[in-house]
Amino acid sequence: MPGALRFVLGDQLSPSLASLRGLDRARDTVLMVEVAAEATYVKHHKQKIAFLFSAMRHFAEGLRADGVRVAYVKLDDPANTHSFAGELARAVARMRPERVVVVEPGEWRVEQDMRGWEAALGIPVEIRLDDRFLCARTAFAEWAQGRKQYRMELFYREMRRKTGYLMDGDAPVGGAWNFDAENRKRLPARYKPPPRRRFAPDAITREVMALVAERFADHFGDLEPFGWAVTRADALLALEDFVRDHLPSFGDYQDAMKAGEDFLHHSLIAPYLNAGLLLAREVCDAAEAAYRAGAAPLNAVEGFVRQILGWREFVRGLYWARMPAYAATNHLDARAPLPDFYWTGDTKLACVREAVGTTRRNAYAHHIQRLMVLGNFALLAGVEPARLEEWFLLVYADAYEWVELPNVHGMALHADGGVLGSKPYAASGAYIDRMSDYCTGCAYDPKLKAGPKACPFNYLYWDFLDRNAGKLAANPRMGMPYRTLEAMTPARRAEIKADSAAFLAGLRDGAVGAPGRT
Ligand code: FAD
Ligand code: DLZ
Ligand code: SF4
Repeated sequence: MPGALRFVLGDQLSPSLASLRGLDRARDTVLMVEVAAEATYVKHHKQKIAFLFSAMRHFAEGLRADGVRVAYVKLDDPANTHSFAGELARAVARMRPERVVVVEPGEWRVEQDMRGWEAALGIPVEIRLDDRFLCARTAFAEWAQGRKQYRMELFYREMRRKTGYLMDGDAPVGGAWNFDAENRKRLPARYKPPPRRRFAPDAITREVMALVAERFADHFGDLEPFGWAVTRADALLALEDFVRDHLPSFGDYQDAMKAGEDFLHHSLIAPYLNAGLLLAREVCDAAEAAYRAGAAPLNAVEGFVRQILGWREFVRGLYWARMPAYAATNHLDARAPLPDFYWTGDTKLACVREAVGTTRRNAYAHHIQRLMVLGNFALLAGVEPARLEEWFLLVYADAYEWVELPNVHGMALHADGGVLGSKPYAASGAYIDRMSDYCTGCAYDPKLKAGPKACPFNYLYWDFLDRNAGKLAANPRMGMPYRTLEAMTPARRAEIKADSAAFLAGLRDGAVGAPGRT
């Protein structure tokens, strides 16, 4: 007798998933599908597709080993219709289940599709809440009601109180909510973080890699070497390594950047969290346990927990509270195309070259590279939000629109006019010089303010403020830089305009920014 068809999407690879609860092994079937629509709606990095397809296949194997019946559609199945709706309809026609059970999706576009499934199939489709997140969409909506601007720090404090993480009764452990004053140190010279464990591809991953090499050869990024974990067991090992080897230094060097060091002390767990191999709760538990055992200091553990309990939950709540209107705003009216070197890495800007390099090699860049190099440059250069958003959504193994969009549209580009952050994260070359060693290997000089050798971030920063004064000058948090701008002589302001116009014009025709072409 047919039971329920339990449809598990590619970023729902958690044994505790709500749609798997109450599963009847005798009657139910789990459906999983590899479809071209998901792999190509943006042309994801090759490693991202390989990671997800391999993780999906391993997850299906795990369910089968547990006695669950799984219908798994591979990408090269000749009957594959290559969309969620098409594959679900085909499975329903074949198996005649009495109902479909699924968990709400991560992305707005998929939810729009999902809402039509019940009518299209003619059987009940039960959409369950995704309770892997610590803040339900409805709980965030309640918190957000009546607020024009959302501030992460206030949300985070409520989450600490609600969940009890790093709390001593009603008070935050250590007497403060945030220890960032102790974080953000520069790396000592010749600093070498411990090496990372890489997970050698097994037979399933190798088969998927061959498929990706053949089918997605024109997608961005290197497929090899591939070292991501593709099972929950290995993702837990990666978490264990991080807590032991890197968490103690996470706070100190959270904002540091170093040439040739792609990972420093970051956790590299976002792909696992976002695909469901790890759960936010167990990651926060592991970090707090390290603090309570005296194995990691509070500044590091609080800083790390804030990223997950605070930022991750916050951007997800904001996404669902504000979509689809959120994606459509362009507060600073930015219209420039995305420079070609975001794809090629072929540029004289050493910091951008490093950040694009790790992105191509690893489908990964750490937060400060994303925000203060790649995001900051696009902000200063006036790149159109949708162009940069497409790039960020396809290049990282951890990118899904619910987390990518608020970070790019709101945090990096201020395209939401301040819903997410109170001011743009705009910075000159001095910030990058302070937090990295990139400038020593650069054709430009971060100390020079004008002329052909000057770091372009320097004049672009002031030009950005000048161009956007109508929208930003009244912001109390921007008072200082605008007072400095106002105090500049007309000749200096004209020089900034001329340098910026020449650089940006060169970017548009490819003459500046690529080595050997100026
Ligand atoms: P760590 O530095 O070790 O941080 C620990 C965890 O905290 C991360 O794994 C992640 O789950 C969470 N976290 C940290 N910062 C954020 C944040 N701002 N928003 C949400 N979660 C956060 N994160 C994604 O997961 N997917 C994206 O597509 C993505 N795009 C980004 C785009 C831009 C422009 C910026 C500025 C940030 C983006 N982030 C994104 C957030 C953050 O940069 C990544 O989560 C982080 O770099 C992933 O590496 P990690 O696992 O080593 O993180
Ligand atoms: C990202 C992705 C890719 C590349 N391919 C698939 C796929 O073939 N099948 C699948 O179920 N999910 C895939 N995903 C993840 C989905 O895009 C993700 O589940 C939706 O964006 C909903 O959040
Ligand atoms: Fe980047 Fe400017 Fe430093 Fe070069 S000098 S690495 S462009 S910040």
